[in-house]
Amino acid sequence: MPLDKTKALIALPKLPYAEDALAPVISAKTISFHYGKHHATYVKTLNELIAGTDYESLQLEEIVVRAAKDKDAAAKKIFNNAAQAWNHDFYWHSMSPKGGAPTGKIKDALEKDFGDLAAFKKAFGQAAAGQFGSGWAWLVQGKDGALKIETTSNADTPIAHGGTPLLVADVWEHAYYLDYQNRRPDHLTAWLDKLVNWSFAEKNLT
Ligand code: MN3
Repeated sequence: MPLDKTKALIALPKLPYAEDALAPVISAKTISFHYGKHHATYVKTLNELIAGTDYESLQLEEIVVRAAKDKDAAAKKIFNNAAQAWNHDFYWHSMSPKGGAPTGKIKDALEKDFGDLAAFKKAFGQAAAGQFGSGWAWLVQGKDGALKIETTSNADTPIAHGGTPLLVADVWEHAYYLDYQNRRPDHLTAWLDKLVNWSFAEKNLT
């Protein structure tokens, strides 16, 4: 049977809130481009790349992990688009219009590994602002259970390396340029103060 090119193999997930829900830190205009153009294009391109390949029967996370191990040029393209599709869905869920202060287990874990929330925000903000070029800043849980901050370049993602991400900030310019232009640190300060979805981070604790 010929492949039905109209059927998307990997779907674009719904945004967990309205496009204007994160304003004024992230405007509806930014979300409309970021979700509606950037994220949607990664998903569309991924579907084109995996059609008719061994990847087409896999879940998104499996595509990321397998393509990361495969070193040929076609797999690299699949990795970039699959990882960007996965990272963006994780990013939308890392934010909430009701962001604020952590409570419960995630608060305890942050205090254990960073001292207090202010120290965490400072360390995360510095790492994210210092990521050279495009990439992502992550709060991850190490195999020893401890929380750590990591940055990745371009599409790279902790799940390709067996990591357990709890939270991510997108530091590609498309994430903040319409609202903050070159002021990535100001965007991150507002992001950390107003938008972090701590209950999502807590849910991701193992
Ligand atoms: Mn992005």
